[in-house]
Amino acid sequence: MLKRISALVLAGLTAMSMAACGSGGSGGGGDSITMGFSQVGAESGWRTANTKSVQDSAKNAGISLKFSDAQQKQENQIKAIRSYIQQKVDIIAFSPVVESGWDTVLKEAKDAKIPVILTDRAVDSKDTTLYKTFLGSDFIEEGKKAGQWLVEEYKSSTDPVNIVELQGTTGSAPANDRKAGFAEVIGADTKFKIIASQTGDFTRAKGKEVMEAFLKSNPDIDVLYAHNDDMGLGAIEAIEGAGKVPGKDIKIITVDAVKDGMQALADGKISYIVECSPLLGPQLMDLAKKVLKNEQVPARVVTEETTFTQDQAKQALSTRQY
Ligand code: GYE
Repeated sequence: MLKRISALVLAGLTAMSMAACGSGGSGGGGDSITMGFSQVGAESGWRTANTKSVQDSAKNAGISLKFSDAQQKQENQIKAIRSYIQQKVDIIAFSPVVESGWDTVLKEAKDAKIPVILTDRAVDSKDTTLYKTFLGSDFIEEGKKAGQWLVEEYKSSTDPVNIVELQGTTGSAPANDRKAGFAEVIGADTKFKIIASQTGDFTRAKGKEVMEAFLKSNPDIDVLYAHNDDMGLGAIEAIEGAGKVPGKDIKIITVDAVKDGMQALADGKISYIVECSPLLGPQLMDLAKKVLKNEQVPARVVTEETTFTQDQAKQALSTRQY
């Protein structure tokens, strides 16, 4: 009898301590987790969709989200991360605006025993123990896909192909890698010439402005490669403003495949889009829960992506989520 009672008490105590553990502040149970998320900004359609994905999936996962928008400034992101450390959040996730300069603040998070997950963009820190995992696209691969389309498109031509490039935010992983992947593929054939390359900061307004300048100083542009749809859409306005026909006089390749980009592709103004998915929220929340339960997570989680031609865009448009 006594044995049975003590066994019951023991079972009861175990259940109580498990429940306490689940509702404690240090993670484990979904509803107890607080995540601090530092977003890059609101520079593009991609970013807006990404923010919505993170916010919606935090809600669905029962994770309480502290969200801040850094307006494309690294100093704001560092401030946000420091404030999350001070507030003792359970986990920090962020999309680093540029690749360099994170070691100090990441070390502060590590010292405070707050795990960090990188989402969307990478950092160049040598010490990979400063973060638990990196979830996002393979931007080099995206650049290569853009280059491969171009090589195929001009395979029967021997004339020089004059390319202008609108780069993303200077120093950001997607700008660095999309440039490198593209250059590697087209570099195999000397007829491809990048005659101008400048940042448009991933925004429509800057894309338009820089394209206007490109058009003024280069009368003979065959192709525009823009590191995202928004800059491509801004450039379309510049091209039309200069009396040229986008998609015909100047072929345009972009990256992202947000709705407005896909519409321009279906309309024949853009020639080809390499997809980059912003819907990282659900995977991010899963990874956060695993990290806080001390489960093993892969060091790198790569998003699956495709590419779109004009015909494929026409078909995909109606079901596009973002
Ligand atoms: O392609 C661009 C956004 O980091 C993948 O940032 C992201 C990029 C995306 O501003 O539109």
